[in-house]
Amino acid sequence: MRLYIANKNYSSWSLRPWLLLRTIGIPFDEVALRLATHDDSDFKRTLLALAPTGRVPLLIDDDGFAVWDSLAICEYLADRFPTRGMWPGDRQQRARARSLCAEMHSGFATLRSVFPMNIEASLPEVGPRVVAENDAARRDVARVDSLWCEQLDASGGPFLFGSSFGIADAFYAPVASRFATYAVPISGPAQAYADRILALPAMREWAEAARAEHDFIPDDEPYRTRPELV
Ligand SMILES: N[C@@H](CCC(=O)N[C@@H](CS)C(=O)NCC(=O)O)C(=O)O
Repeated sequence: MRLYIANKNYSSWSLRPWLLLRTIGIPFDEVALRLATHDDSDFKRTLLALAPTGRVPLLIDDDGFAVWDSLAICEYLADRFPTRGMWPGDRQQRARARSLCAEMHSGFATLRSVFPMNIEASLPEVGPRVVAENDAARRDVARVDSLWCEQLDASGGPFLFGSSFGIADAFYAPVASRFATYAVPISGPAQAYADRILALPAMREWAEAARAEHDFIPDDEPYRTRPELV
């Protein structure tokens, strides 16, 4: 399998299936492309030759079959490797995990725009100020905090649905990184969960590679100002 991803510093959608595969221990080849939104870039040319969206993440299976969009990729992986516990075994817990992933996938617009993933940055003054001044940001942060805490209480942790890392954890992993970059104030149990995710070997591997990129994308590039693009 080949997984196409973009800059590790910025590409939160790429991180989700990458972290899932790495943490669960499924081998894959990684193809990293420099993030670009214009059609005559390597990024677009390469991706559009493989799938219609021209976006990452993109998974190409061994037989050449293409799966695009982070959520569809994770679903495909869960189908292809059904014994690896990517979704909870219990039907209702599985539905709850899917709800949380869908909530992340289609929501949290303010959180994504005010706290873009930027692993190499350290901006601890930003989080407390934004949360104090911006009601929508404060609501998004509070929702993530409470959903993490409720799930950890219900499952007993250490991951959202119990003892094994799954798709729901992968979906919220970039949020843990954003909270760290901007020192977003969250509750003790939520912070402990975020720290646990950031300490995963695969998460550290991704962060180390992100910090080694030194490929800083100007703030006025479309994908730095349009949160839906990263
Ligand atoms: N909903 C998609 C979002 C994918 C996405 O926006 N990827 C960004 C990089 S993280 C991208 O390819 N941006 C380039 C573009 O939109 O032209 C997913 O979940 O995979």
